Amino acid sequence: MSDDNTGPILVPILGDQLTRNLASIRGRTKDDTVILMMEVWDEATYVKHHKQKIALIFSAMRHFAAELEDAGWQVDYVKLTDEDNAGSFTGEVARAVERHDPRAIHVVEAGEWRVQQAIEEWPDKFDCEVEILPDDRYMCSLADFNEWAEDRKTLRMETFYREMRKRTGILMTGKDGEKPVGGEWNYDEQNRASPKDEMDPPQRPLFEPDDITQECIDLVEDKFGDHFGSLENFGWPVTRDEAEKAADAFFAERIEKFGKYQDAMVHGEDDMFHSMLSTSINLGLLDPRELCERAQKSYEDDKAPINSVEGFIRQILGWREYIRGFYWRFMPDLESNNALNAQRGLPDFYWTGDTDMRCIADSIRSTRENAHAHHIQRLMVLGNFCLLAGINPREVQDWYLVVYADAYQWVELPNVAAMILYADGGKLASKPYSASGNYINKMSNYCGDCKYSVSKKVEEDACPFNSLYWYFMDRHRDRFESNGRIGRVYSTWDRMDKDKRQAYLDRAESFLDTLEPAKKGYARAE
Ligand code: FAD
Ligand code: DLZ
Ligand code: SF4
Repeated sequence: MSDDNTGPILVPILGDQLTRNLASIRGRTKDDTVILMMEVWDEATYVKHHKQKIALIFSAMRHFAAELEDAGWQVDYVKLTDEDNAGSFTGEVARAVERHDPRAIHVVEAGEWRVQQAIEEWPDKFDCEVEILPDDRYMCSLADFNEWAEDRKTLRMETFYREMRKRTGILMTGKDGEKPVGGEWNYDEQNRASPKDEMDPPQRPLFEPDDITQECIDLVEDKFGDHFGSLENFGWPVTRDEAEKAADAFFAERIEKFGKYQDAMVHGEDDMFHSMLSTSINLGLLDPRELCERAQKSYEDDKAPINSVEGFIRQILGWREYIRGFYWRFMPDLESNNALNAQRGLPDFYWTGDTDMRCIADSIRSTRENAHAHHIQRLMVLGNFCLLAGINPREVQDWYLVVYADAYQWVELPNVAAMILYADGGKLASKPYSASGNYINKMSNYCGDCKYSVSKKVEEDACPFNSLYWYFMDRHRDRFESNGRIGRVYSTWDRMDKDKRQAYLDRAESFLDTLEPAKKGYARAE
């Protein structure tokens, strides 16, 4: 590059950076900028994403490119089927450098480690200045997270969350904004109502595919026909306008009961009172801070109780921000952590849904049909099973990354490796989220019509969670016995007579022996 290069600034925008005031375009002049957007094979196939996820991302990218062009930006958009598609972000940026001879590349850091590693090689690869900008769409910068985390023995979300409340002033009151609104920091205890027949959650808005989305759906059927999942129910918001409508519907119709039924599960009710906004937030179509402010306003306007509003804000200002900081702090090791030495293969029914365990079958049905399952299904049904059965973290990680339309590794991996599998050895959670069938029975209507009996413990038709729970606790006694939050269960275990304990262990083992491992090729190409 010569010093007198008067070429434009090249701004690559990745598929989950679909935000109009992204740091790389904020304040830039339009006639001096070329925005590059790239559909690339590497991203579409590094795992075999759910078909809806690929269609969603391509459609949202194409709509965003059109929106930018309408606003006067020059957008260089590379389609997956373009003849010379280089297949990777780096390959496409190299081709764009040839086309535009830019004087510099400005890119916002990637959400995922894998992609960030590639971007960090660009300064050596390209003969122009490369500026990598922090992603300031989060409310906590990585530097601030690391400062908070430094020198702490434990990194608990609750401590981080309170800090974020104070720092942002969200849901804070008092003369100096030092007190939590409502008097408590956390209303989790009011967020555990069992499901009731009369609760009747309203249907979330589904957005009819327009021509652009339909083209993406057809493309996905054509090129990724062997990937998991169905495209039939595709109704995700693909533009900022649609995402705003989805948010409007949540704040008008569902936030009121969001808190109360946050942990409840009902057979066939896929959305419950959840916001269903994660795909839009993660793509960049919705701003997390604005959502927190809207939730706060619902409380101020008396439209939603404090347990709903605080619960929702905790998920976004607390969990989402914490999970992102945690990911970057512990990558790349987090990917290979396996503190509990779990080695069993993922059962085939995670892909087929073919199991008599009604809670799992329904959660997998929703996953296949909607590329979505709600939090408590991901955590306490599907995740709990993988934890108790000792499924290998790598296989579980791949599964969660493939099957959910909102899955990007920065958010999927900490939730899977650290939250559900305890593979990080307890950096994130103070105890494993292990539970027997009792918990699922209390929080759902699954058990009544299940082939297994939740009240039975060791018989052939006993709920498998019951014996797997003790099998897990017994297997990891050395690690958990001294844990103040869970260690007490060993006195219950010790009070059982020896034969009963052995019957639990035998039943768990005979159940595990029936599991058929997943065939190769579902998650990654062979
Ligand atoms: P709501 O219940 O309405 O919650 C509101 C928002 O809070 C969500 O949209 C999301 O942005 C945020 N949120 C809630 N919980 C979490 C959390 N634990 N971590 C980060 N953000 C959170 N979320 C993803 O966005 N992508 C994933 O790949 C993902 N994988 C998960 C894997 C496991 C094993 C578990 C237990 C959770 C995972 N989550 C993931 C978190 C959560 O389940 C989803 O964000 C939520 O189900 C999305 O539905 P919703 O928008 O209706 O959420
Ligand atoms: C998930 C995904 C897929 C399937 N395809 C693309 C793509 O073709 N182009 C793109 O820019 N982004 C895609 N994404 C999202 C990226 O994986 C995501 O933006 C980065 O991995 C975040 O680091
Ligand atoms: Fe799930 Fe057990 Fe209840 Fe069946 S009985 S739905 S397997 S918790």
